[in-house]
Amino acid sequence: MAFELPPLPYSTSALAAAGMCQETLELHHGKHHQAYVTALNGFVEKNADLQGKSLDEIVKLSHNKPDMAGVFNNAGQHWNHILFWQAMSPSAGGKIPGKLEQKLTADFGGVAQFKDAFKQAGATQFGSGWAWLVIGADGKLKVTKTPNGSNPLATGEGTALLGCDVWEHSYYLDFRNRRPDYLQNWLDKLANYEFAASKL
Ligand code: MN3
Repeated sequence: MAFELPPLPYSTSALAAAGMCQETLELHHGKHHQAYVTALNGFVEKNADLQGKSLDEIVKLSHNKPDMAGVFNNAGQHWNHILFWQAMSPSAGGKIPGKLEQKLTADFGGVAQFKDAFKQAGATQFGSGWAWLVIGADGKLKVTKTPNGSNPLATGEGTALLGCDVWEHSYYLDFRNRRPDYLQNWLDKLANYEFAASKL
């Protein structure tokens, strides 16, 4: 069974009013994410050890293996983008459900402190990568960042509640070089906190 590009959970124009234009979504989902899926399927086709494995299994087994860097990059990016599309919503509007807000306050000191930490993580990820809100094995929320195609599943840092793509292809049409502005807008207008809360 080949891996497939999942459809977006909204139209390509649905996030435009919240700061992610149709062209960004068409290219990011239809070209970038599709390319990771196509490349991953190419690796699986040539490697019997990968056949029949789930995406999670492939991400974990290829992590930190120099001879499997291509597999990891593409499997990781497939996993990351599946989460990323779900982690945004046209109707999100920055509303944070009560149980998540209480948890953010308990673990970061407040919603503003959480957003600052997330923005800082994304802005300081040198080059391409991701910022994450995860819940660790200790039950505490934390913010992390990973380079390139890596993610909290691979690093074992916890369960990802939100993931924000800070590769330039994610924001350059809408925010040019202003990655911190993209992150602030993402947290205030695009992030799907209902989805995050559902994973608590
Ligand atoms: Mn991307």
